[in-house]
Formats: sequence, C-alpha cells, structure tokens
Amino acid sequence: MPQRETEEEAKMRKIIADNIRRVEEMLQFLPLHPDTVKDLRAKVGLLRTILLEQRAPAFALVGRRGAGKSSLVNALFGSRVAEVGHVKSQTGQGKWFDYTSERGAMSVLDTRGIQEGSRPAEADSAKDAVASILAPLKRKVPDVILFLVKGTEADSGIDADLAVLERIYAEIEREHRFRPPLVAIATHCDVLEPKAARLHLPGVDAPEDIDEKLARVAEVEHHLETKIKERPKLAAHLVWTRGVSSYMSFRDGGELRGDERWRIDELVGTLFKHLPDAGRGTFVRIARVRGLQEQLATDLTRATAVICTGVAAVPIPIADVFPITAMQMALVAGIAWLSGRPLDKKAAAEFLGALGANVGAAVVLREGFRALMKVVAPGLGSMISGAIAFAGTMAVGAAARQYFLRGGSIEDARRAFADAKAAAEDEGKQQEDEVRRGMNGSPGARPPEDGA
Ligand SMILES: Nc1nc2c(ncn2[C@@H]2O[C@H](COP(=O)(O)OP(=O)(O)OP(=O)(O)O)[C@@H](O)[C@H]2O)c(=O)[nH]1
Ligand SMILES: [Mg+2]
Repeated sequence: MPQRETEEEAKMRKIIADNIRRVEEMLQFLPLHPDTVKDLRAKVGLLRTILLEQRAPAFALVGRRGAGKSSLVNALFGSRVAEVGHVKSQTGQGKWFDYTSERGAMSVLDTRGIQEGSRPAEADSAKDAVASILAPLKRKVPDVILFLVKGTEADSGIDADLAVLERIYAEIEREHRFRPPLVAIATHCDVLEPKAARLHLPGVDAPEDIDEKLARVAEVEHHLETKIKERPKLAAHLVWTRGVSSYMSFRDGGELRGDERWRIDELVGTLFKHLPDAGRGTFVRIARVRGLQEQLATDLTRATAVICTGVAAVPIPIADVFPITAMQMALVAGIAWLSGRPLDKKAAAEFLGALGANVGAAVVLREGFRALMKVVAPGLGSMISGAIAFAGTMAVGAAARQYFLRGGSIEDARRAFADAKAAAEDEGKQQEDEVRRGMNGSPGARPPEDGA
C-alpha cells in the first residue's frame, strides 16, 4: 500500500484477510468437483487481489517536452497533482513519482521531454534524455506505456520519438521479460481547427464545425497509428490510438478553474482494461469513472455470491453461516472502498444493519462466531441453502452499489436489495445445482431454506 493506512482500515483489512483464508481452508475440504473448486479458488483470488493486494497502478508517460504528460496525470486524477510547465521544459530526470490523492496513488514515470529544446527547469545529471528514461525502467516495470504527441505536431519529428520508444521497449524486455501494452495519445486536440468548436461541450457549437474538427482528430489518429504500425516491434503492443484533450486550468491554490477534458473517460476505460487486478481498485477510485466502479463492484459481487454458494454447500451444518455473513460484510466494505471511502468495518456493519438484510453481521464482528450462532443458528437446522446464499449475496451487492456508488438512500438500497434478490433466485438454484452436481457422492437434497 502506497498510502498510510488508518487503524480502522487495518482492522477491516485483517477481517477480510481472515475470512478469505477461512474460505480457502474450507475449499480444501469441500467434496466438490475439482473444476468447481478451481472456479471458486479463482473467485477468492479476485477478491483477495482487489481488496487486499491493492497497489498503485504504474504508467510510463513518454513524449516530447510539452506533449502534455504532466497534464495527463492531472486529467486522470481530476485535480492538480503534477506540475505543468507552460514555458520551459518542466520535468527533469525521469523517475517514478507516486502521485497521491486521498483516494489513492498512481506511480507515474513522467519522463523528461524526449527531444529537448532547452535544459529542463529541474536539474538533470543524465547524459541525455533517453538515458534518463531508461534508468528508472530498470527498477520498476510499468503496467502500461502511454506515448503522447501533440495533435498539432503529430507529423513533425515523430520518427525520432518512435525510435526512442523502441529502445524503451527493448530495455523493458531485457530487464523484465515483459512488453507492456502501448496506448498512443494525441493531446491538444481541443486546439485543432476550428479552434472555437468545443468538443467537450457536446451539442453546443455548430455541428458542421464539430464534424470538421472530429475529421481532423481522425486524421491525426490515422497518421499516428500508421507511423506506429510501420514498426513491427511497437505495432504488436499497440492497443489504442486516440486524440484527447487533457486541458484543465487551476488557480494558484489548486482550485479548478476550467475543465476542457475530452475523451479522458474513454482513455481511463482502456487503461483499466489493461491493468492487472491488483492495480484496478486503486485506479477506479482515483479516476472515479462510475461505469468502471460499477463493473468492478459487479464482478466482486458475483465472485462473492458464487463463493457463498460453495460455502453453503459444505455438508457440515452451520459451518457456513459465519463465513457467508463475513464475506457479505467484506463485499459491502469493498464496494464502499471502490466508491472512494476508506475501508471501514463499522460503516459496512451499519449499512447491513440498516438494510435489515443480515441479522448477524454486526454481532459477528463484535463477538464472533459463537454469539452469532445464538442469534441465527440456535439449532442445527439452520444451514443456508446455496440458492439463498447466492441470491442474498447478489442482493447485498446490488444494495451496496445503489447506496455507495450511485448515492441512493437506504430506502433505494432496500428496494435494490429486494429486486436483485428476486432476480437472482432462479440463477441461485442453478448455481446450487451446479455445485451439488460437482459434489462427489454427497446427497443431492437441498437443506431447509433460511434467511440469508
Ligand atoms: N489546450 C491544451 N493544452 C494542453 C493539453 N495538454 C497539455 N496542455 C498544455 O501544454 C503545456 C505543456 O503541458 P505539460 O503537461 O507540462 O507537458 P509535459 O509533457 O509534462 O512537459 P515536460 O514535463 O516539459 O516534458 C501546458 O501549458 C499545458 O497546459 C491539451 O490537451 N490541450
Ligand atoms: Mg511534465
């Protein structure tokens, strides 16, 4: 974790870690088909990676001086975290920076301009710009490489830039045996002709002006892509070529004065797609793109629901209740975290309590398994069916998304809970049947249904 963690967060993290371990232990003993166990393990792995192995996503930004590398970092955060140079070459020797906001950190290799017009404002001891880019790449490998050119200068001198990019790829390959995906970006598209047509304000300026501008953007993109594709060593890794605008204007105190970003959401979607799971949670918190938060929250919900179905299938009565409740709690905490809140067990417990969804959640965390058993499982007949565990977990996830991601009220969350539960019932039965079919020689009868 790049950020300092509060005591609360550390506690919640430990609870999640303990429960994931508990579930993993249970998986060993489940009389399930190996394929089913494998699938459950993969889902547990997803939870572990996103909730516990969070790390700062790492991007290398490569581009000529003034291409807009630092501005792009700010555009991704939506606030001023990197110094932008308006006159002189601003970023000195290439090094990894952890740009940080309260939502998380991003590791960025903001390389100094490839072809310098003047000495950078920061001191640089490296012999040339390329050397200063290569040195920090030895220490750390980027998840994605972003190659930036000014849309207004895309046809001047780009070959020299691409030659440098090839060297960078060769170096990473040699050091790390990895070739990161390449995202090519034409910046400054807002100032292409007709200058006055504003791409970031759809439907405001004359459509024919906007069309003319978009045609120029497309031309620039085509040129950039063609140039990259001429180099097989780069072409193989190119995943996206687009024109964007990163332009934001800040007052001296950092307050946002103007926001003319265009297509940054699309860029964020592409970066998300090419990040490993461990960097994804932090990235969606930083970039705050609702669609991606929803996507990740939905993945987590489904993974948790399938795990809970498997746990409910354990033929030992009542062994399931604690992990199911705790897994649902972890899910709520995880979704709240994706929304930008700290990991907080109290908030998650209170949410579940307010939802009325889960009698035992708060008790479990306060007093543990035994106390819960008195509340939810006074007898042995309380084993939760897989179908109920599945639908209940899907419902908890839907409610948490409604409340934490979409800013709905508790009432809205309750409604989302009820709707999702009804919608997931049939699928829950299928999921349970699948798990049961996977059980070797254990009775196929479903245990009595109980509230999940
Ligand atoms: N209009 C417009 N201006 C931009 C855009 N991106 C960056 N700029 C401006 O271009 C200038 C240079 O931007 P920087 O982000 O400092 O460029 P850089 O690549 O980090 O430059 P060095 O650190 O010197 O290599 C600044 O004045 C930015 O405000 C964009 O998409 N549109
Ligand atoms: Mg810079």
